[in-house]
Amino acid sequence: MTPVPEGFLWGASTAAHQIEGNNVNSDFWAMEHAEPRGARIREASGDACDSYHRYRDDIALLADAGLNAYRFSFEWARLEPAEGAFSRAELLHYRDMIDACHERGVEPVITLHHFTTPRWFAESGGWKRADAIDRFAAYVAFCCEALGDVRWVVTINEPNILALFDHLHGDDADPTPDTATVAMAQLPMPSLAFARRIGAVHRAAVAVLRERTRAKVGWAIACQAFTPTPGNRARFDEVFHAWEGAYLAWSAGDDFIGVQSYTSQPVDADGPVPHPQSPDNTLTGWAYRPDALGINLERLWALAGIPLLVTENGIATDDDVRRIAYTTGALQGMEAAIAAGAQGLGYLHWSLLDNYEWGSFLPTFGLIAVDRSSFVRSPKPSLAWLGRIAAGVATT
Ligand code: IFM
Repeated sequence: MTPVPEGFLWGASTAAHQIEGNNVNSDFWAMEHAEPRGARIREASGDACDSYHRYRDDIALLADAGLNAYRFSFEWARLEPAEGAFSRAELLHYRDMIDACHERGVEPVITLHHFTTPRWFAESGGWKRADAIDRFAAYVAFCCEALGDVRWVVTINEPNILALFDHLHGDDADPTPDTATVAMAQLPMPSLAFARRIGAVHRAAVAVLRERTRAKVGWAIACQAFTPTPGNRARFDEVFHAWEGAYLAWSAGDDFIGVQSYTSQPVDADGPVPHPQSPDNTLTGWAYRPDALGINLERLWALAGIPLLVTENGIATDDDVRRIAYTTGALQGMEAAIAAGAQGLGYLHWSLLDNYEWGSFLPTFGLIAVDRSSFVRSPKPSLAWLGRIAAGVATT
């Protein structure tokens, strides 16, 4: 195995709405309970994993396995449930999560926005509001009061998927009764206008964080490891720009780029090619492509030259042996990219827990299973396996 740099982060990721439960003031909760609800929403998030109350157990399991980093998100809808009404009690809740990490020698990696927004923000125009930048910057400034000793902050999770959210969860979405499949090829390209708008929001958030904290700051981009089919280089360039390039441009000046990688897709004259049906496909319907991570890291390093933090990588499967096989392949790709010169800062697996996959609990990405009635956590063998990789006592 290629030695990883000193201080390399080995951990796992989650997001508030997917694990906390009862995020009742958020736009996604409203969508889950709308009549009729969006076709892609099979079930509501409800209590999720009840991590709002059980975060110390989650952090202990991660630390006991030998991992040294935990990425989790602050929930804007809890911290500012009504416009301008910030909740100090909720800020202290997240501060306690940070303390719980530090007590266990775990580096917290905080995401400030992971897909959901407060209902008041969404219902008054969301990111299209004329003052969206100011509203988000005010929220970020409030968060900074809890971030004094935090070293890693992700401003916005997957802005390029956020660009598609209306379509994904709106009434015009394709029904997917058994999974929360997000098949890129069935979606429109993210609009460049949205990239400009959310890019400006990101830059404003970075400025606030730089002024008020000592954290290293970046955002986390969903990377599709697109590859051109013969004769379709120009189309590939166009697709890559809309999906990733337009967001990479807004990363300039950041301390890192968060890389989120699951699968790879060829691009032909019509755009991204749908994942063909295959018994190998994951529970989200994506092609089984552990090599995607290496492709993404080498590409992003060559294009941006900004240090790379793998903020998400994993597989939706109910077979933990397969999870280990997939992750082994992905880590080999990461090691090869680092050996070729890419500056890798860490690897955070998606996800720590089997959680709410934006409409369904069926696609299980977790290193830890969660009983849906008792909330009892059962670590899978992959958790201890990743811990051994982190400790350097196992290799890929
Ligand atoms: O669950 C999501 C996460 O919220 C963002 N990145 C992709 C994951 C798997 O679909």
